[in-house]
Order: sequence, then structure tokens, then C-alpha cells
Amino acid sequence: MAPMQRHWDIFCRVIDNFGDIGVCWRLARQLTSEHQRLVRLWVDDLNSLKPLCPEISTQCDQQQVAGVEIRHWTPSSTVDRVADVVIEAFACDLPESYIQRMARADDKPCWINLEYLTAESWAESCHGMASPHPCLPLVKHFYFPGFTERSGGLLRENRAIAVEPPDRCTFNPNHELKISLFCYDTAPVGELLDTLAAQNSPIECLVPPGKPLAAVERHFGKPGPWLHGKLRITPIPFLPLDGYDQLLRQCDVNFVRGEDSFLRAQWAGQAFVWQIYKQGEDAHLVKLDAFLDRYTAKMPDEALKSVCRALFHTWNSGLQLEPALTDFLAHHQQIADYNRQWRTELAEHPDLASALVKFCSTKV
Ligand code: TRH
Repeated sequence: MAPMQRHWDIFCRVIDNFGDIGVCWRLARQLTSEHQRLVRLWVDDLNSLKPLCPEISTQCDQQQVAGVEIRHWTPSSTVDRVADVVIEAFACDLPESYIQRMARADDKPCWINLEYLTAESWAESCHGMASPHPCLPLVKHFYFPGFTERSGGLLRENRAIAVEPPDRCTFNPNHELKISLFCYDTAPVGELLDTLAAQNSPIECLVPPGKPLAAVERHFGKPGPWLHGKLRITPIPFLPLDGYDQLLRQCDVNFVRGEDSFLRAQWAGQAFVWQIYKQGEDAHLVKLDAFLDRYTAKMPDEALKSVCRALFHTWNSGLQLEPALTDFLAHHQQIADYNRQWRTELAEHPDLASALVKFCSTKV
């Protein structure tokens, strides 16, 4: 039987925003709480972790939070030991000294490059591929999260689907539609707000700080909160990770972005709209369509598919948002019903942390 692989090191370099650290922090916490691993999370930017996890001190190079040992990763960080499993998140390049230590270890660690999530089918063919080091006795494996059993799974803590979104049968006809808005500054936010304001029913739009709030402020030219027709727009604080997950469950429609909030919106089981992270040569548009193909495949009718596709496309292109959004709002309850079925189907596959633990145990 394979040894337990108790010690895990996760290395995270923050490129921008919060997704890189959001994914790594979730994984570190889950490996600790659900798999009893001893995890060190090496992160080069504690300031990016702080909003998600306010308990940390940005002044402290080594601290324990939620059972995870958080290390500030700097060029001068010294490494006292190598772990049994080493996760290099998003090809962040491990320190050379660490790689040398891995190569000298009697029991070579399992070295994983954790890739970004994509629904594209090539990722399934590359999942698990081995890449021998050109000159050291080490092998790195590529680990691709994904939506099917042929991939590395999706990050999903036990509690992610243990809590149901509020039961919509209890909604009354005067229900004020609640929307959360997490997006990049390239999103057509002005058109979104004008279209929401033109709806017949009352709507509240909750806006976290950073790019979403800046876009709203640009549109109105003054600080909020704002009242625009029947639309109330309320700035909210950046919530700790679990609080944000809860907010997504409580909103009827969630605008999400990047990777981690995009996935959380799917566990929340409410209607959602995704602004994908832009890549060179419009590679993100292929990724967007790959997701839409999988996600809409089992929708009950073609009309609903078109409604979702249209809004995802216009939200990302910035063109012709108004008709697509109006249609989407008219169908949001049907979309939420479908999303509950979608999340149940996704949850039938092993989650990423469990699949990763299993995968690593076979690579010793
Ligand atoms: O912030 P993002 O755009 O992050 C990323 C990075 O930019 C990364 O470089 C890129 O490659 C990747 O996207 C695709 O979006 P994301 O992934 O949704 O990360 C946001 C995190 O912030 C997520 O973990 C949820 C968390 N969050 C909170 O904890 N509280 C909040 O109030 C909000 C709005 C978000």
C-alpha cells in the first residue's frame, strides 16, 4: 500500500486579482480539514490572501490558520524540508533550491503542476501527463481540474453542496430580485445597470469593492449607494471566502468572473453569468464556448440554451447587452432550476482534493 503522504507543500504566486490565491487557499484548507494532511501554503503576496481570510497577519512570515501553515514565500525564503507532495500552482516555478532538495530526497516527492480550470476537451487528454525533469531524477505531473471523470475534478468542499440555496417556492410575487456583481472593468456595467433599472420589478444589486465598484462609480460619476429607477445599487464590503459563498447562495443572479467565483456560483445553484478572464488571441472565447457547450447540453429546451449563451456572450463582448439580459431575467427561475440539476450532476464526480489525494498516492 502507498504511504500516507502526510506533508503537502502548495506554492502560489499571485499573478493578479484573487483567483490564484482563492483556489490555493481553498485547496489547502480542504486537504487539512477533510484529508488530515499537514499543509504548508507558500504564497508570495499575503496582501491578496488577507481579504479572503482576514484572520491572517500580513506581517507574519509563518502562521497557522484553519490548520494550514501559511508561509510568506520570498526570494530569501529558506526551506527546511521537502514535502511528500508538492503542488506548483499554475506553473508558478518552484524555487531552484527547493527543486534541488527534491532531487536529493531518498523518497522523491510527488510533484504536481496544478493547472487552470477549463472545459476544453484537450485538457482531459493532458490530465495526468508526466514530464520528466531534463536533468534531475524528478517527474512532474500535469493535473487539470475539469467537469468530467476524465479530468482532475472540481474544487468542492463537503459543505459546498451540503447547504441548499433558499427554496424558491417561498418567494412572493413582490420578491425583490437580488443580484451580486463581481466582474472586470471591461464588462458593460453601465448598460447592465440601465437595463436593470428599466425592469418592472424592484431589484437590488450588491457590488463588492475593486473593479466592480469602480465601474459602477464611473457610470454614475459619484459615490454610492444609488437608486436608479426601481434598482437599488448597494456597495458591500469584500467578504471573507465563506461569507462570499453564502452571498452567492442568497442572490437570485450572480455575475462572477475568473475561475473560483465562477465555480462557486455553480455550487450555489442560482442563476449565474460568467465574465471569463481575458487571454491573448481571444483564447478565452474558445474556453467560454467549451464551457457553454457542456453546461447547456442538458437544458430542457433550445430557447433556454440560447438565452444563456446570448447573455454569456454579450456580457463578455460588451455588445447588445440589453435584449440578452432582459430575456435572461425573464427566465432566471428556470435557469436556477436547471442549475440545481447541473450542480447535482457535477457533484457525482469525485472532487478535486479527493481525486488529487488518490492520484498522488499512485505516483510514488
Ligand atoms: O479575482 P479573479 O479575477 O481571479 C483570477 C486571477 O485574476 C487569475 O490570475 C486568473 O488566472 C483567474 O482569475 C482565472 O476571479 P476569481 O477566480 O473568481 O477569484 C476571486 C476570489 O475572490 C474567489 O476565491 C472568491 C473571492 N472573493 C471573496 O472571498 N470575497 C468577495 O467578496 C469576493 C467578491 C470574492
